Amino acid sequence: MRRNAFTLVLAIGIVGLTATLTSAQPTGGGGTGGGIIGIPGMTELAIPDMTAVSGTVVDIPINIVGDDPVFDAMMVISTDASQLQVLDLTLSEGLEQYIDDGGDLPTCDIIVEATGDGAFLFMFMQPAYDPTIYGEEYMVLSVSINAPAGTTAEINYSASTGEEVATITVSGDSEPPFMRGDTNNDSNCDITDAVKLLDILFQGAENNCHDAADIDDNGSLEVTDAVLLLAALFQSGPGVDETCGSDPTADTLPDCLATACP
Ligand SMILES: [Ca+2]
Ligand SMILES: [Ca+2]
Ligand SMILES: [Ca+2]
Repeated sequence: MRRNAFTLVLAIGIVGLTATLTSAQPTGGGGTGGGIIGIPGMTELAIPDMTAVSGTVVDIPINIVGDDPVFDAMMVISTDASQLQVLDLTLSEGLEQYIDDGGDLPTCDIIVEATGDGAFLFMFMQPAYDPTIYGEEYMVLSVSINAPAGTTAEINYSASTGEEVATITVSGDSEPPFMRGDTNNDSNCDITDAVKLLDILFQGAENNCHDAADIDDNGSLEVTDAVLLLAALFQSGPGVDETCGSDPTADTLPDCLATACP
């Protein structure tokens, strides 16, 4: 029940900042649901379902839903740390860029519970964060996949829509299936993947699946891959077909740790 207390403290903290607070019972499913908060009007955030390898540390995106400019965002996250341990919660590359461009976070709370089974973010932005400029990936949740292969782990979270659950399918030694071109792990290929690939190449951005970024499947990540991805997106070039599968060619790239493929 300590997690509920954690959530309650966080809830109390934002009551003064938010006019409307609705309550709901925690969802079922193993008793890991601890969130209680849904705030209508707040920006909707979502954590995608993913496949990840047991025993690894992976970065899971927290995405903005929709293309509307974002003034505020909040999420309460709870997990069973024995299955999926929360290690860190950080700004995305896009949010870092927003700040570099002069964006301000006059209110910004990011808390990671020391016991690894919860995290919280609550932010106001000035001016609004435009996901059409900075991308839908808003925050990055770094987690350790402790659950054994063949099981699933859950991330329970509360966003503006209320209680939600992201399911992490845990695989064993073999790499999870991946979508070549989906460098930001959101189940489709678009311009944000090309931006992400450039961030991987030149900014050292986190990369859960090198094979997804190796557009020409030649076993190395190069500018050529970004060029080919852009060509595939805008000139119907080869290399991107938005299907999930395994790597048809052996290479020395690091194994995929997590993908959005089932
Ligand atoms: Ca994508
Ligand atoms: Ca390549
Ligand atoms: Ca390959």
